[in-house]
Amino acid sequence: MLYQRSSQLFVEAEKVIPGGVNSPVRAFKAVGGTPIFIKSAKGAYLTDEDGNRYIDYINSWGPMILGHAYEPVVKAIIDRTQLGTSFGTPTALETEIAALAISMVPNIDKIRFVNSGTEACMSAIRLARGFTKKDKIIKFAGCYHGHSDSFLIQAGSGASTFGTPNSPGVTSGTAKDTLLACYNDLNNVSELIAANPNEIAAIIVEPVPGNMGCIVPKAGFLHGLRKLCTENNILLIFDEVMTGFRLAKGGVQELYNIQADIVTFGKVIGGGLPVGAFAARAEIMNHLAPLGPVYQAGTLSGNPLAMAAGYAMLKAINEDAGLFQRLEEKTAYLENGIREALTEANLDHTINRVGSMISVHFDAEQVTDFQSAAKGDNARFKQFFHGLLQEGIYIAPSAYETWFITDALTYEDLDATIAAVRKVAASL
Ligand code: KE4
Repeated sequence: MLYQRSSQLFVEAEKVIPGGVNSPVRAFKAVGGTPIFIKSAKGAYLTDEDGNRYIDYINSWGPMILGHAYEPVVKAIIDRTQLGTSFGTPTALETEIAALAISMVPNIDKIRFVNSGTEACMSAIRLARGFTKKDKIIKFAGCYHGHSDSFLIQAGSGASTFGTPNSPGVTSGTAKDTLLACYNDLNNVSELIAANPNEIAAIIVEPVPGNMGCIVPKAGFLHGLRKLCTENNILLIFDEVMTGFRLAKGGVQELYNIQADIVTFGKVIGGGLPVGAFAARAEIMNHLAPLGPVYQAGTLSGNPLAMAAGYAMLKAINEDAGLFQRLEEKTAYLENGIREALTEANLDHTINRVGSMISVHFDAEQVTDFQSAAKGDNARFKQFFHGLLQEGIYIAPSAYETWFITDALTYEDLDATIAAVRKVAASL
């Protein structure tokens, strides 16, 4: 693969955009090399500015579950554009997509649309604090809920249960209200609750994490969180920005038959346009302005174009009875093929998968939380990433990400991917 044009574009971009990108992970810092600039995409394929074609396993970090430039979404955006792009008023379409989302996802009565997953999670935390009148939250090391201050927190030093900022600009005042727990460790969560009696408003969790690679919830872990929250008057927030409308029509609540108190969405719900959302039973959502005292707002929230794209996407998912089974079968096929190829090459590895979320870790040990995810052989991952890129396979440029499978992938694509893994593995 030649990347001449991408390299030139990156030099230009770095002059006017910090790091040349509008989101850090795109800069390839975790894997080295120069990011490729994509010119177009269709179905399961990306084409870069040098004319190279790739089978895409990022799919815009999740939204393109039905493939790039999915016709019904494209048509919905074009048709809607003719009617004007934004009014700053209520529109009938917002009610239609809200009603559709509520019909697809269990345990939610009302939904508020925003413009990103970050905004959805940030707003969900404020709502939980306003509803419970308590200040602290528990999050899990390795789980990512966007870049608002309450979430950019790392484990406190030593035995301290309080977090400390993991980014300049986040104040210690903010950090003291965020407690860090270890995913898949219920005892740790119990200890934090006991150490902060009647102070915790919410536990926010990626129910199936995708930001430390894909992590499989241990049996009983999520239901254990539900029980602890119920017993301690804590709201359970499922951050389903990644899992929503991907692991099941109703997300993880449906997949594992568990009830969250607030659910956040992003990615798929916008069909590739900027949409986030948060939802809950009416008793909680009615605390939001203008009905209640918890303030939250947005100029482009519920934007007609974004709603049109999201509605077309959710409608297609809602009407495709075989979609999740196909995604399950395709991803299982890929998992088996990758496992065979890496085993043939005698490479220490473990593969985590839930539905169409899958990740490859170069470590013989099981990866069940952030600490074990961090033990992976990062140097080997870098070689694996670039080797696949050279073979026309585009996976996430970080060992701490999940591959996102699109239904647009054919079994020929999957076989080509497995063959590329076999070829690259042999060279590692
Ligand atoms: P956005 O603000 O990026 O739309 O959503 C934040 C977010 C919230 N919750 C979860 C579980 C998420 O995975 C994300 C964003 N995911 C990353 C990829 N792991 C987005 C990629 C990026 O930052 O560019």
